[in-house]
Amino acid sequence: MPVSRFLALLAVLALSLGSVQALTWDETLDGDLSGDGDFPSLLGTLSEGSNLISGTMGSLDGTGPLDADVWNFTIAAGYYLTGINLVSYSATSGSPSNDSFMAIANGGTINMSDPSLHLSNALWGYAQDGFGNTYNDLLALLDAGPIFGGIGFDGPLPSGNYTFWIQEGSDQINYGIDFVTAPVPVPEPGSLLLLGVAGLWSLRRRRR
Ligand SMILES: [Ca+2]
Ligand SMILES: [Ca+2]
Ligand SMILES: [Ca+2]
Repeated sequence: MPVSRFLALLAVLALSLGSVQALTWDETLDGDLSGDGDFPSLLGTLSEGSNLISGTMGSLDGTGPLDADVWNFTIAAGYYLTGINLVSYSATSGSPSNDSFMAIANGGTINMSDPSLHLSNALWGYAQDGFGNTYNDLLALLDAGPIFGGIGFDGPLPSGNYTFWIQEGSDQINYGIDFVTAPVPVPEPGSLLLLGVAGLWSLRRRRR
């Protein structure tokens, strides 16, 4: 492909990406996220940058049915997931007495009874990573896991389809979790241009 066409393609790609609205799910507006690992809420493809999921889970003072939240998302080709950041975490009444549970699996479902099938799982909340309640690096906790059996992974999550599950057994927790994606670095157009020039030069030399 000529360099000029490649650059034009990049420009079109940047324009179309720039017009995409950030993906969000707010349970107060969009409804309770699924509690069924076989039928997660389908969030679609994550936007570049921030994708904020917020809601409540668990149970009010240990009574009533437990509210698990399970959602499915896709990381587009050419992107990876660089962060799962806990931006808020508080109990509806009193202080959270326990850590919460989270798990992630490859594909469209997550097994809620066999954690060995998870990509990873971990506990999260106040005490887990020392960042307090302002910035909790959930991706690092999952990367360091799994702690209940599972496959494990290293580094940013590559493009693909994933299902995420959060659960709390003793408190009703208000949470905000930001899923952050970024483009996987590609060679810069400048270096491609240089390669192109070098290629032309060697072609001319061969023709002599
Ligand atoms: Ca919920
Ligand atoms: Ca739910
Ligand atoms: Ca790891």
